[in-house]
Amino acid sequence: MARTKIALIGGGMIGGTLAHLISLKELGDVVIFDIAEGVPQGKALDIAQSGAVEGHDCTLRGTNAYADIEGASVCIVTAGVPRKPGMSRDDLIGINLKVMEQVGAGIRKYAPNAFVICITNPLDAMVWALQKASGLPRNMVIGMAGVLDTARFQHFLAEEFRVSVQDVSAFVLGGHGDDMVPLVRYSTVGGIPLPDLVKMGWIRQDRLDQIVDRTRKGGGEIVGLLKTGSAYYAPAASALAMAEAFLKDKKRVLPCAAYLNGEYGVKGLYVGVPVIIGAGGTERVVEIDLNSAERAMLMKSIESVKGLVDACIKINPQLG
Ligand code: A3D
Repeated sequence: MARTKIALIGGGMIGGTLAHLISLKELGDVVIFDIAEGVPQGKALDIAQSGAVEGHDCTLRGTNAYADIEGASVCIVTAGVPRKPGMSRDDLIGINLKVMEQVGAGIRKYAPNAFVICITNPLDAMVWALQKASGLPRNMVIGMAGVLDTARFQHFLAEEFRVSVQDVSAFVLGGHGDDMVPLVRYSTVGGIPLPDLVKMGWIRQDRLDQIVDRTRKGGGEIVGLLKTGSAYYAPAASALAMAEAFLKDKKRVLPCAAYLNGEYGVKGLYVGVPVIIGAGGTERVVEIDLNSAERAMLMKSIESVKGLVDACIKINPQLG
């Protein structure tokens, strides 16, 4: 039986972390593609040598040629530039749009049957551009953001309540920006919704509001601390959860940037919503009931995503 091949397009901080995690979990053989000469080769060799200590036999290869991704079941795209302090995700659009066009062409030629997970920012616009540029089916191209945003919310809640993060379930909707929508009503600790925990006196509403705000700005907090780039450990772990759901046909329900075709009243955009991921890629968009305040927040977030997509079309009208 052929071994599973996972292609990482971009071998920077997230790409390298992904390669390491994939080999530790023995999810498949890894090809790291990057335009930087030597970097993907060096990272692949370094991680391959860790196999002797960790006891895994994954094959890792670094390359500067798209032909080497041929036959990949999954492509995880981080190619492009990350944020520096003072930059918004949207400031990256000009550079990263061109990168998505190149990456899309490479995937179309060499891995047209892959499940493609985009991480490059500004996420909701870049995953849209990547799907257009690759021409792959919409259910096979998805964006990672919600799993990370949710993980941040879960972490802050677990810390606040001093409970295991395993017992915290959280829910974040919308685009991957500061106007994302953490859904308090659908977030629980031990199955108890957060508004009930406020009533029970476990947390004050203003403290919960602070945690929601910190979640929204979670990426910026790390950029401010690192100063040279953005988060990479949690983003890599989040994308891998999505890849694993596809490879193992787990039917996981995960918040992801998915193509909407009328769901939530949106057509033709990628927006963060809960989806089911299995062997068919994005198998179903889960449409939940929103109250008027939640719907208003989601609409605001969708407007920002639309603005970014319009900016992409202005740069490259052929994408429209
Ligand atoms: P970084 O360490 O700079 O890695 C990016 C890599 O892309 C570098 O090795 C570059 O050489 C490579 N690259 C640049 N242009 C090309 C190209 N045309 N083809 C192939 N490779 C190329 O960044 P990173 O790994 O920290 O972050 C990668 C991306 O993820 C950035 O756009 C971040 O903003 C984004 N990011 C998104 C999230 C989300 O939650 C959506 C979180 C964190 C980072």
